[in-house]
Parts: sequence; C-alpha cells; structure tokens
Amino acid sequence: MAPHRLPCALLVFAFYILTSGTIIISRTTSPALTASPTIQQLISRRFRGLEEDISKPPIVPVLDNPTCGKRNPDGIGFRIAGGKDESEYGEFPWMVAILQQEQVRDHVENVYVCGGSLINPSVVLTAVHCVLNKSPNQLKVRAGEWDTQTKNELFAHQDRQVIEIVIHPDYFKAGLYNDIALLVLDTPIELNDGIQTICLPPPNARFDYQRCHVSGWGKDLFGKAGAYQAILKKVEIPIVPHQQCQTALRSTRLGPKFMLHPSFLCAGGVEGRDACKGDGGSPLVCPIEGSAPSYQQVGIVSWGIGCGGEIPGVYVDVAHFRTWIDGQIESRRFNASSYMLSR
Ligand code: 4AZ
Repeated sequence: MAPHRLPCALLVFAFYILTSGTIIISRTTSPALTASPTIQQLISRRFRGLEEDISKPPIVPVLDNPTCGKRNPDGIGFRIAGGKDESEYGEFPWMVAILQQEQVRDHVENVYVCGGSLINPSVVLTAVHCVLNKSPNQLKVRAGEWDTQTKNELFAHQDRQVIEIVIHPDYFKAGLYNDIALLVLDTPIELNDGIQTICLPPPNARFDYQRCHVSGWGKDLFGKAGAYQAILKKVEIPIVPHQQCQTALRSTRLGPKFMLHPSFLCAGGVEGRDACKGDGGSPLVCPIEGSAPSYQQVGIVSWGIGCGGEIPGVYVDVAHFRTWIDGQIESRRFNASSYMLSR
C-alpha cells in the first residue's frame, strides 16, 4: 500500500485497562473519541512521520531469501521521532501479541494476554504462565502489530487462530520452572519486511554480559502507577551471570536460601530499564556475534521482583530448551530452518 494512503486514522482502537491488569483493544469509529486531543496528537504525529515519507521513497530491505533475526533498527518505510524507549515500526519483526477473544455482551473483544515471538510461520514461542488453562480456540496471535491504538502500520497486521498449545512437560507453577510454551497456528503467517522469524541459539549457549534488547507492550512502572504501552517499547539490557543474579534475588523477600532454577537466565538490573507486568512471554534478543544485524532469542520474559530497580529481570533460558523446541517442531513436520541463521 502506498504510504500516503495509509492514514486511515479515523479508525482508532479504544484501549481499556481492567483492574485485573488486562487490556481490551476494540476498534471504534466514535467521533467523540477521534476528536479527543490525545488521539488527535497521536494522529498528527503519525501524519508527520508519513508526510516525511512521501518526499523520499522508503528504504525497504528486500528479502529474496527469508532468514531469521533481521532487525530493522531504523524501522521500515518511515521513522518516528520516537519517545524514550519507543521501537520503530517493524524494528522487531518477530514480535507478536497474544490475544484472547472474550464475549462482552453482544460482541467479541480482543484482550491482550502476553507477548510472543515468531520462530516459524506456524509457531509462536511464549511463556507457559501466559497460556496455562486456556483453550486454543480462545487464543489468537497477531503479527505485524506495533501501535495498538491505530492502524497506521505500513503492512496490515495478520491474525491467526491458535490450534494447539504445547506446554513444557516439566513446567512447575509454584516456581515458574520451565516456563516455555509453543503455540501452533491454524495457517502460516505470511512473512514480509515487517513480519519475520527470530533465530534461536544453539543448545546451552551462554550470553553473560552481552547487550540485548527486550520488547513488549507491558507496563512502564510496577504496580498501580504503571500504564500499558500503545506503541511497542524496547530497552537495551545486559545479560547477568546466573550466580550474580541469584545473589541479587537473595537480597529480596525471596530470602538468603533462594535457588535460581537452571531453566532461568537474568538480564537487566539497570535503573529504569526493565521488562514489567504485561511483558510476560515477550522475547529478549541478542545480536549474533560476527553477523551484526542478525539477532537470536536468548530469553522469554518470565518474572521479576518489581520493575526497573537494581534486581535483574528473570527470563526463560531459551538455549537450555533448544533441543526440546527442535523435537516439537520436527515431530509436527515444521521446518526448523525458519529459526536457523543461514548466510
Ligand atoms: C510480570 O509481572 C513481570 N521486572 C515481568 C517481568 C518483571 C516483573 C514482573 C521483571 O509479568
């Protein structure tokens, strides 16, 4: 679609935050809502970004041979004069939103559940705690989403129904051990410049001190003061060694005997830069050494003690589960090359 035809900004998404901490995203054409100063500000910001675009053709990388982990650090098509920690449109093309369809009176609403990542056109990686006790037919996956309040994405987002939830057999709810799940989609997502798979690291690879990125639509602060994010956020954080993280966690209410389970990895502990409530299931990705613009998924947001303080966030250690993931992919006859870097 030509960029100047994009701003169908009168279709906005109303965004409700429930006391349960979930968000309802519903499309509305209410004139009162579109006339609101906040929405107008959002719309005019998008128009500014898009106008810039009309004067020069967008630089869009062409993917003849789709591969994994291609981040678009400058976005695709247009750049936003982004606020702090705002991602560019298409910057993390593997990022998906997991939505739950809920009957509200006479219609169905999409409630945001968690983040996830595309590892194959038909398979999403996420956390068990996001999808436990849900049935596949309640869940949808949305790829190509960026600003949940508008439809100003260059490519239309793609929704798919979940047909199978694969939960790690050793998931332990009380400690969130082995908090890793796969969602199988009814039909494959069509990859384009804004929707791509993420690479996975080799089994048991280590990433201590590497600088990585976590992205998500979760809260900006812990507790009631925090607000869910309309535009996909990103923060750069270092991977924290297991022992150092366990020591930090022992200084909290978890106490001095706390043992950090081997299925976890930590990242962050940097003031103001962290994942938070609502980011569960979202990917933590690190650059692949020796192939600068490619990324691999090292973690899945699992839990933490507060947000944005000096205690690192706790993630599923994806490399620890690489063999399990391969087994699940192969037994369902999907192609594992979708998450293997081939260059
Ligand atoms: C949560 O509640 C959550 N600061 C996720 C990550 C962190 C804390 C809480 C890490 O989903």
